[in-house]
Amino acid sequence: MSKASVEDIKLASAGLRGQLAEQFADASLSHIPEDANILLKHHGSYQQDDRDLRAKLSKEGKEKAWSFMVRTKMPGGRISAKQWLIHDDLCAKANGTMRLTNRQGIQLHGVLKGGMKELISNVCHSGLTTMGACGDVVRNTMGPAAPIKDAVHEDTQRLTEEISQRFLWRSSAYADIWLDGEKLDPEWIKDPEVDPAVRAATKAAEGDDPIYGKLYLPRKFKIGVAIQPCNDTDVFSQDVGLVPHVVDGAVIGYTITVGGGFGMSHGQLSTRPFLGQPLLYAPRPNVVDAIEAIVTTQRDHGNRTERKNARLKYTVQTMGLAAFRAEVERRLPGIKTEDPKPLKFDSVEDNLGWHEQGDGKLYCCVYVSMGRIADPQDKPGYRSAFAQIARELDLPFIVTANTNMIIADVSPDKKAAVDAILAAHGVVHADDAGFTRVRKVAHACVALPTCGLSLSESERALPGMLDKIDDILRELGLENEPILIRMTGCPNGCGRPYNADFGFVGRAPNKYAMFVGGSVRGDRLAGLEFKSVTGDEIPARVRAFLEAFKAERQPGEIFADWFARTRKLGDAPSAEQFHIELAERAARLAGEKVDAAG
Ligand code: SRM
Ligand code: SF4
Repeated sequence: MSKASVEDIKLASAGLRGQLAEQFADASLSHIPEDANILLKHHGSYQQDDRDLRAKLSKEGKEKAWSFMVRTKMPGGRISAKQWLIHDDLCAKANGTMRLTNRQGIQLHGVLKGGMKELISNVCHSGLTTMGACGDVVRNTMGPAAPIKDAVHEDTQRLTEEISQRFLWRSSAYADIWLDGEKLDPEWIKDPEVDPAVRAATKAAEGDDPIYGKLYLPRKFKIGVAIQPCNDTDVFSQDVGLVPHVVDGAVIGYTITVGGGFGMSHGQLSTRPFLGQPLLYAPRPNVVDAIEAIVTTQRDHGNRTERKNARLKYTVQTMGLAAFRAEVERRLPGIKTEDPKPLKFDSVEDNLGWHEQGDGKLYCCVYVSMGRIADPQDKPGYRSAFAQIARELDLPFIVTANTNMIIADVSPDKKAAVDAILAAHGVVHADDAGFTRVRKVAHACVALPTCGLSLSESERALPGMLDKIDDILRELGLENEPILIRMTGCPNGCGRPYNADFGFVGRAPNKYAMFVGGSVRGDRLAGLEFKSVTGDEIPARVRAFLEAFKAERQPGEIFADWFARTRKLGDAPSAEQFHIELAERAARLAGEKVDAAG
């Protein structure tokens, strides 16, 4: 499909309606055409096929094993016990698992075409929505996961919800296709649990979208909020990052970063990851308006002819940060912005285990391996454990950006019951399990068998590699060191590998590009160390770095700081660093020095 045609498809879609209603009603076909899939993304779903079966089915002359992935949006990862149980029930009608996503949402995989309408309508009736979970719009807004009951955490969560509401696309198409046109305050919408964003969706009028117009955005758009010093939402990877400025315990405004984003193509110099850059500071009452000015600047100035260069990060690069800021401020008449405040983070990690919320209640952050909620025979039975907690204790959950799960609002008298349910299903707290610190934060994207873009394994491969890396860490006495390892099955970067200490990026089956030198703080990009390593080689490659770190580190120095101090080529990545491996960069550098001397 030519890139421009995505724009044509959106333009001709009558508010993202297309023929989706008819196509999903047609029981004679197991799948929908590709142009319909483009529109479907905006409704929070992708058409996929089972990649494990693809070759076999093709050999047998059969059609692909089609199904759909459905993504639920949850601002700040919040989901009630009732909503969780509805998703648990729905996943039984899909492939029996749920995937916590690293944008704090939930994905169901393997939904058959005939079951889509009922499933999406059930998600909506739970009070959440799939609307805008994918597509060229503002996606799920991320926020600090910890449910601390103070003014700052409450404000950041409120802000994620305000953003979700403001940037929900407006058209009655969603309600017409999935909800039989339910628009005007049906009974369920009066439920206090219903997300205000869903209310807006069902009431939306047909016509030009007030923010997105007829063409929507040139590309996906991602927003995340983080409270210093905890960078759990990886704020510099976002198109727009928001960091509260706190005076006397109250939030008085937010520093806004722009232009983060990780997607790229191997070897294509015109594509690369960027970290967000501080743009401006806006007083609290004007923050959502300031974001809207950024979104509309991207809408009007983003590249609409080449989707590979259409993200905000390229718009900011093309316009230059100062010109971009001037344009944003031009769209904010009467609002006084300031220069951004200094930002400093210490880690992207979650605070696993039990903690106080500050209101007499507790929360427990449970490690979930790669975010996959299932009941495998050999345990841990995450799915039955969380369902039992929801059913019997009625406790809300929060999905973290590291795809772990927080059980929130636990009164002290329920703590033992939570522990007992987790233990009964073989779910151990990370602290009790003796996990290495690397294991607690390592993440892999979904990849095979569902992702149509994956070039290699990721979710299914990383845990086994981590077993070997754990042994090395223990052997070297580094099991409590903060080191971030992330993996993806292709260069799109869903697992956010490019700011990790070690990032492995799929190139081909069992082959990965190895990036080294990001930071557990999420504030530095890595560089390409080796163009291609096999999965089997990965533990030994990591070992070489760990041994050098152990030998050379200064007292108290973490891996990221050792790397920055000792590896000159690892610091301050240039555009080429993402496509040229270290040995060649070093040779070039040496050549430059010789030339300079000569
Ligand atoms: Fe992603 C596309 C999964 C977070 C960058 N991503 C996909 C698709 C939908 C594949 C496709 O287009 O056919 C994947 C579905 C796989 C499956 O079978 O479930 C997919 N992305 C995911 C998730 C589930 C990975 C995870 O480990 O949790 C995350 C869902 C988050 C959510 O709830 O919304 C997910 N994707 C990310 C992130 C990280 C983030 O947002 O914090 C990134 C990098 C940050 C960024 O956007 O720059 C990311 N996904 C991409 C890209 C590359 C975008 C680009 O600018 O080039 C694609 C491909 C595309 O858009 O063309 C992609
Ligand atoms: Fe799929 Fe690539 Fe994203 Fe992994 S990084 S989920 S392989 S698109």
